[in-house]
Amino acid sequence: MTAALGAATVLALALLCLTVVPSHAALQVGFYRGKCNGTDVEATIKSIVAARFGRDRSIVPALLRLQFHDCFVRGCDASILLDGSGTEKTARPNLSVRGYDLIDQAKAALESKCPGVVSCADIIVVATRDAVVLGGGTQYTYAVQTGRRDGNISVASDATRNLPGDSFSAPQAIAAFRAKGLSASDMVLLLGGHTVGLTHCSFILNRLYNYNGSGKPDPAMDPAFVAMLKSRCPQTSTVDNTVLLDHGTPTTVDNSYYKQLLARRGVLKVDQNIASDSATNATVRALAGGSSSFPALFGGAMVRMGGIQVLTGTQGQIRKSCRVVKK
Ligand code: HEM
Ligand SMILES: *[C@@H]1O[C@H](CO)[C@@H](O)[C@H](O)[C@H]1NC(C)=O
Ligand SMILES: *[C@@H]1O[C@H](CO)[C@@H](O)[C@H](O)[C@H]1NC(C)=O
Ligand SMILES: *[C@@H]1O[C@H](CO)[C@@H](O)[C@H](O)[C@H]1NC(C)=O
Ligand SMILES: *[C@@H]1O[C@H](CO)[C@@H](O)[C@H](O)[C@H]1NC(C)=O
Ligand SMILES: CC(=O)N[C@H]1CO[C@H](CO)[C@@H](O)[C@@H]1O
Repeated sequence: MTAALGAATVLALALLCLTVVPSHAALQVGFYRGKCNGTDVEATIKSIVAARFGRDRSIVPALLRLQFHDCFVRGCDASILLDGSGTEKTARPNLSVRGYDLIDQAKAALESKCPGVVSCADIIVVATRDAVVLGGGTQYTYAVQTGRRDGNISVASDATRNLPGDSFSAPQAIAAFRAKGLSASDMVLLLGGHTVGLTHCSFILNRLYNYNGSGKPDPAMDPAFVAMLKSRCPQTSTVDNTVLLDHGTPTTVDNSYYKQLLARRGVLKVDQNIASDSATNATVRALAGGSSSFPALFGGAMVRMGGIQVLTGTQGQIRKSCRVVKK
């Protein structure tokens, strides 16, 4: 496939999603304009994210994963933020979900200006957008919709049931995203979130040492890459080390992740699977080729993910602290 055709394919796929999956009607861009005593809500969140990014770029993967886990479990309702025994954040797939303190900081700043106005669910989405834009080098931005309200239910077993597995096949991943109203091309775009951040070795030990009970590495992984990952992830280590998810440009939000997949350097099994399956490989190839189209397309997919099962209007509540349901 030529680069031009690749870009055209991606564009066509993106336009298709725009028409097939409309964003949530009750959300709107700029919902908080004029609602916070003269304080610009989005600018307040942005300055907090920028300060954190200045000293810790890992806030980008932290927030990306936080939004994914929030939106896939009971919708984007900040249920992942609730503390307590048996809540979502205590579930096994929560490992490495971080960024709770930044959300708390933004919430406190906004509560001091206009109490009870800005939802925790919106703070997650706005802060994640700001982090993604900073992580991409501020060469583009995307507008997010706001107007979400916070849920008051958070159950660990919902997380276990709704979050896709690290070894999912491409068809399984497509089905998991379709169950949330997202298309196969959105799934491929959103897995591009793995352009930043880390995974623990425990998720890939079988790929490195005993793939599918074979006693050998996964043949889908480049042998030189296997050797490199083995040095970070010893088979018998008592410590669960971490490895980068994108070994091309590990801290930049760009299309390098897809290039790595084509070079058989996908880290999680699900990553490599989308490069080989006939339902997703054309999209992977097009994104790997068109370096300029990924950021904007990713922003669009993040907006659609931000529309999953949202509470709006008089549904739910606006929490006082993002960690506790308001009585
Ligand atoms: C089929 C879907 C997905 C699966 C199976 C999956 C699985 C995983 C796993 C196993 C990790 C490593 C966690 C750890 O070691 O603690 C991870 C990390 C990560 N995931 Fe995903 N993920 C998926 C989709 C997404 C999506 C849609 C996004 C965001 C748009 C995302 C963003 C991230 C980020 C940024 C990290 C790194 C976190 C960090 O460094 O703190 N993932 N994912
Ligand atoms: C605006 O600020 C005043 C004084 O701090 C406060 O009493 C009021 O609730 C605020 N209004 C809104 C909409 O938050
Ligand atoms: C795993 O091994 C089983 C039994 O040897 C085989 O039937 C199956 O196709 C293998 N699966 C993969 C994904 O390699
Ligand atoms: C996708 O995979 C199918 C089946 O393996 C193959 O025939 C096709 O050429 C691949 N397409 C691209 C763009 O890699
Ligand atoms: C949870 O929210 C629902 C409405 O969404 C409300 O009926 C219920 O009373 C709330 N429960 C608590 C404990 O706040
Ligand atoms: C932040 C948080 O609550 N992490 C929890 C994730 O889940 C494990 C159990 O699987 C808990 O031990 C962690 O405290």
